[in-house]
Amino acid sequence: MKQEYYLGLDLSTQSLTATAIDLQHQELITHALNYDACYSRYGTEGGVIISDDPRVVHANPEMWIEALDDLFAWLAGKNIPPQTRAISISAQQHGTVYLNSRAKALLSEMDSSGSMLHQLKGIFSRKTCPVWMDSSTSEECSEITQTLGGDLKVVQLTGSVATERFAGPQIRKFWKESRDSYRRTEHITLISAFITSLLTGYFSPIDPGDGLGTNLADIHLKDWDSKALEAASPGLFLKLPPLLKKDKVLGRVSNYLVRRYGFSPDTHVINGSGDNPCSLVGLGLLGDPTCHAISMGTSDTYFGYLPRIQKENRSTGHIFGTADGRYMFLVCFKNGNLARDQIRRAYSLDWKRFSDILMSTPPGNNGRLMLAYPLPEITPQILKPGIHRFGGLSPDDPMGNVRAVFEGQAMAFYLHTHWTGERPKRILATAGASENQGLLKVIAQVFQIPVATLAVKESAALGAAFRAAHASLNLQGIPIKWKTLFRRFIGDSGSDVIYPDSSTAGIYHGENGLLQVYSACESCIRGLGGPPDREIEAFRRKFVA
Ligand code: XUL
Repeated sequence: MKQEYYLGLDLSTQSLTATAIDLQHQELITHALNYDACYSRYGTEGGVIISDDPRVVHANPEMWIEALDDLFAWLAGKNIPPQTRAISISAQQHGTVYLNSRAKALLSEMDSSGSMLHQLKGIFSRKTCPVWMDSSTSEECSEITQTLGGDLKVVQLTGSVATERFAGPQIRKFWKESRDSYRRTEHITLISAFITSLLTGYFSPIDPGDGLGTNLADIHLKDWDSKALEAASPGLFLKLPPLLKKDKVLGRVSNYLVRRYGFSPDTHVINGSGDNPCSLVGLGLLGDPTCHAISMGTSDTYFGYLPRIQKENRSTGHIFGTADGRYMFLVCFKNGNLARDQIRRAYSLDWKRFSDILMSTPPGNNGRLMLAYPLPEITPQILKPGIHRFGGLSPDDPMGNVRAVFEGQAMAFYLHTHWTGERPKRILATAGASENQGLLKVIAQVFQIPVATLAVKESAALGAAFRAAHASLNLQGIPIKWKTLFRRFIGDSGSDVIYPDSSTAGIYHGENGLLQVYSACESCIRGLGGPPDREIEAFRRKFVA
């Protein structure tokens, strides 16, 4: 029988990955291009350009266009395009792309005899795009918050307090600093919609998975909010694409893709979405609020499905839309792997040794803690980078530092996600670092629930492929259930499960436990409390022999 592929492409911070799934043969093909390695002329480190001010983090969209063409060339080498039925994009969230008045025509006129980049070089009104790691818009966040009537109002309307990396504050900064370029910008879009436009040859709408994470939309109506748009910049409504309410087949691939790579002209293009909403799908969590996910890639994100939203009062975390028209919550910890890797390298350890140390060191680390932020942190919000050690943790103690860096991160996961409703019964860990058993064990200890992983690691690209299959088959009158897709490729549950040792519960959750100590450390760093000496002493009296 002929192969029929559904293709998911994930444009993440560090790489572009393709995952092609064939539903009949349960076949799964994956290929990735790493930006630093393949496109060194763009001068990226970890896929981004960090300026002298560490709060300013951008990427060059030309690099993404080049990578996309190269990935299609690879797929063509495997004869995948002619057998592909539908494509969808997953992309790093929040980054904004700024296009000029020539973009629309140039996109639609692409000629298959030349490269995409060669033909699209002239479409940008801003050379580089601020990406999700950018935290340089605190001033604009305050202005937006003031205009909209305070943090609570902004959260209740847009699902998040005004957030540095989100499109609203970023666009406002661009308008304030570069009025002429702003005027010359005809179209502002998010990365997922921009890359989707490269597939169709026309401007793509923005999906609710990405679009609700902008501070520009009303999360209840799933539409742009006029007050929020005005609070960002004048005339913004005219520059934005429409916002979708759920997944949809947008149309078919461009002539460029048909002629250059051999796609069938009938290949469907489904709206692109953010990497986290795609991962939710790829992990099989769409529709299941009882299992949460921790994705440990460049950043760590903690997310889960939310069938409905409540009126909330919180300052951390976000609400995004989902492929099925419902919601998900997400909390982002920017320094995740950056901090772990910094400690790993400081002691010349490989990841295996790092994991072994986490497996063998005592929960609670004898009251020694670390809160590590090599870059300004999103959760908790800490704008000044720094590595903070507490409880006499010596920099000369590799084992203590390894335990401390991740035990601190795992406690931050726990404490900053209490607003999301009932605690989950299970956690699924995904992305690169989820292979590290030591990390999983510490999460199980801190949360006191089982932590599972899946054999497939590229959950965002896989989720995009699932979304492509689901929307395309439904349109063709062949409805397929999400559950059927998950079962075919990822099984019913996690492959490896790590269970918590209940005897360690009190060390974290008991009176004077480590979670209380961690909170005191965090308050101290944020200038909200004094040194946590009393809490550390109380912990040691109770838990350290
Ligand atoms: C989520 C976030 C990150 C990026 C990374 O809000 O900022 O997870 O999506 O790709």
